[in-house]
Amino acid sequence: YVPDTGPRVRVNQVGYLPGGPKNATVVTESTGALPWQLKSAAGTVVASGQSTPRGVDAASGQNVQTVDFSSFRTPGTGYTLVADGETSHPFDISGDLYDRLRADAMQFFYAQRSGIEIDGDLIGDEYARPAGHLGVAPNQGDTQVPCQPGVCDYSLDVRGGWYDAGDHGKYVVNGGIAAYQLLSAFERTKTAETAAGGAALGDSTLRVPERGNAVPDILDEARWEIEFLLRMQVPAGKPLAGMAHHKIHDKAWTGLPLAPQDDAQPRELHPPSTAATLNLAAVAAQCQRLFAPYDAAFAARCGTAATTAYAAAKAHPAVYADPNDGIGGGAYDDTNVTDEFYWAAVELYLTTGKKAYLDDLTASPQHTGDVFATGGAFSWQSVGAVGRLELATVPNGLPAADRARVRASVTAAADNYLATLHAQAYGLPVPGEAASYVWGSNSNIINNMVVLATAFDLTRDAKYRDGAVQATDYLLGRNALNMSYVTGWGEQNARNQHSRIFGNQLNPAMPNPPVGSLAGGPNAALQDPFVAQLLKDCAPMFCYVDDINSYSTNEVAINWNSALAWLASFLADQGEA
Ligand code: 9MR
Repeated sequence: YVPDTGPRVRVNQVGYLPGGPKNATVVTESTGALPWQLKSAAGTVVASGQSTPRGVDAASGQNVQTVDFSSFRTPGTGYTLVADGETSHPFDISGDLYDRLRADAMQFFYAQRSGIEIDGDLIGDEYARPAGHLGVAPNQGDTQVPCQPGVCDYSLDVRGGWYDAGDHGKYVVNGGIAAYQLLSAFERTKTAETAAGGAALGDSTLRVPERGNAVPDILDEARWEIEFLLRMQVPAGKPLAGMAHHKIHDKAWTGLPLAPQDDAQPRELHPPSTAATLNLAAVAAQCQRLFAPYDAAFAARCGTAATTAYAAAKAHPAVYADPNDGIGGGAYDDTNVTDEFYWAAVELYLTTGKKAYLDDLTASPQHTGDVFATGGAFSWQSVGAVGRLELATVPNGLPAADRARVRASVTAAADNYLATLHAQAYGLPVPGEAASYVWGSNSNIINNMVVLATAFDLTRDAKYRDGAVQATDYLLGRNALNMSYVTGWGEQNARNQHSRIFGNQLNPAMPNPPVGSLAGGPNAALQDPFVAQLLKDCAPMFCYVDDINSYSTNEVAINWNSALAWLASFLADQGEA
């Protein structure tokens, strides 16, 4: 199978910021420098130069050269780059390239909501659907969900939240990191110098039913998930009270595609876990401080959930989700919760300022160890870096020397990602090896960009911003497949992501994923049967196909779109850069 990858000159198909870095990659047989020309929409040559030979790119196996046209800064639409007889896809040079991406990436969450009718007037008639999983036949949940046999003697009302990804499951660890990242995008606008001063995330900035309620819409959207997370807590008086059930999903995998309201299977609560409990504690603590100005009662509910969950996790520090519990839903297993303990202590400390949490976080090996992994700073399973980023950015009473050390650890990680990015001919901040291309690789890449962006917020050193801006090119077309991984963005963009809701490829009566949906991205381990057969022996950056059947390379997921939303919000704030 040889994919049609189009013109061999690879650009950010959306465009470039006028004052930002402008790089492209040329796939070529040539080993000597090549002349290149930048052309306006009218075909006039507006800039020209020589490319830089880069040899064989490890991740793609391609012989490549790079073009740097950063010094050209004139805004316009329909530019093309010409080299080696090939003309790139067209792109813009503009300071407001990413304004809409911020809203698009955040809007995805409304379309994923469970337990509420999706209003076509808000996001388009093709996305309208009745509420899913409210106990209305043929649905059997989620208003009264029993545990798996033998796990507990009660049932819980765990309605609401977001469907995790292309499936109908809801998982506390992943819901937690996704809600965290939306809240963080919001909190960033209160602490970083942002171009728009946070107005872009205010009330009535998203198309959600809560618009106009005087609460920033991004908080409304996050709350939809937080309310679900709170419901997953084991009630007082029951065994493991205060812990959180790890997940709730169907007894067996549901069909593909299948609208949520048509799911007839029984739903089940799976056992509590320490990891889920700590994710709940972390996000609930964050909720408490961010909702305080808008809804004191809700903030207090979050505060109670956070403290009881944290105490329950300390009492039961090693209750792990079963790695084999993957029937009907993902396992999301994790047997190292040192990082979750750290993150939860950090959020509780940031919210309450209490010494007990400061002592816990200071004593954690995660506070001083190397928590910023090369291939992905953080993920649903690995949240030590989240704790570090929070301590570096959210105002707090950490002793000055320690705070400086935490901040230096963020910039040191950013320096590492920057060096990696400059060594990659496709300009992305992960090493050119198969290990970088895992399930959901795009989210790992973005989370490294989040570290770069945070380093910029902390230092105002333009090299970090340029790194985050340049790595965006990879996501939007400057890659081996010449493909934008964001639906509706770029000439050639992913639109057949694995999803039971957005099942257009299999059922034309269903929509494609909404504009702003991020695909998981290349996965060299080829962990679904469709690509295992189709893409056998692919070079890592080629291990992706825009087909609904490939859940291991091409799914949508809340934790991936939350990363995109955070990044897009940062990018939109940079203006002309
Ligand atoms: O994102 C998860 C990835 O890190 C794991 O390797 C993979 C296999 O366990 O699962 C991914 O999460 C999926 C979850 O298990 C079920 N819902 C869809 C998620 C995205 O594919």
